[in-house]
Amino acid sequence: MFAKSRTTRLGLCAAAATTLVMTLASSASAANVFNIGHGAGSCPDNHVCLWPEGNFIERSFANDHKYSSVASNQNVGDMGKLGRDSAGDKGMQDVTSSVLNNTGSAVCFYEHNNYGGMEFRIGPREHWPSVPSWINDKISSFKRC
Ligand SMILES: [Ca+2]
Repeated sequence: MFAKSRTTRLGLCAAAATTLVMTLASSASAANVFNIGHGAGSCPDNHVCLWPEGNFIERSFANDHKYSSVASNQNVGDMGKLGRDSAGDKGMQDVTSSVLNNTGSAVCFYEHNNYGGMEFRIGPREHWPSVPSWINDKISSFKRC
């Protein structure tokens, strides 16, 4: 009797753990999208998108240490470490020139990692084909604010 009830409880625990792992995996895979393409229309819904050139244009970096564009549906505290490849950390630090907020929240962009330094705030659904010159090529982190 005791053994049977214990097995049932373990089975329920395993099922709950499987559900949790699947939930985490699907939210993680949707969090960041890289090299989304040119143009405002390439920004997925509910994401914040950043491009290294004005007018929502991608750029290919010669050393391939940076992404050509980035879309994210989460806060990003260090744009220099969005991913890794064989060459090391890969991100899109200090190059952003155009941004698009495809979310219903305001978004703040920052000069430094972890939301420090100068702050540039844009409203829900705003498109900025060129960010102000004082933050151009300086964005290192961003969050909903
Ligand atoms: Ca730039």
